[in-house]
Amino acid sequence: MKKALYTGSFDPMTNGHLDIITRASRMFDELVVGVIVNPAKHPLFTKEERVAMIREITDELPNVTVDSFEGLLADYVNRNRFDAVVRGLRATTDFEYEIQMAQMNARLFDPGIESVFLMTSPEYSFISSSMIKEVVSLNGCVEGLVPEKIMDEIVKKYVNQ
Ligand code: COD
Repeated sequence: MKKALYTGSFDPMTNGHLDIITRASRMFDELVVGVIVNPAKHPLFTKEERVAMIREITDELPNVTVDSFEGLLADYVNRNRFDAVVRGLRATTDFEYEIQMAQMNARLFDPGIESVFLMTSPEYSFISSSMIKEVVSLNGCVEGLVPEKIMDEIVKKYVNQ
């Protein structure tokens, strides 16, 4: 049984994230989507909102579960005995950040735990959570870029602000 973690801020989840989840769920027996809580950051969505939205989005993927955690990624990964940590790669800018993080994590992970990178699908390569937030905040349309199930919730966030 191989168990992997796909981790990130997911503030909010996009179709780029969902594509990585769907593909990774076919590669591992169990995939946990881990929402990172960084007390120094001020996300648009609370931890509870992000976890609930991701559960709704992934409810048709039977081997995918959702969790959240604070602190050092490697501590969570070692404690829960994951085999791999999945990350997505869009552009060279992602690569520079990801290689640094993977190499640091390689020192911190228990032996045998790997970082695994999936290339973005071309149709999602330009999507980021921050760009989605900017477009929605300026009343732009993000149809096809975020999961249909959470579209209303994203729009409502700005209407209620
Ligand atoms: N297509 C494909 N992949 C995508 C897309 C897309 N359109 N958009 C994003 N992704 C990938 C990202 O490259 C990333 O791999 C993943 O999806 C999650 O993305 P985000 O933006 O939601 O999350 P990040 O990159 O902000 O998460 C960074 C962490 C919070 C995971 C990182 O900072 C961390 O591990 N923090 C914990 C503290 C720690 O352990 N620090 C030491 C690290 S060495």
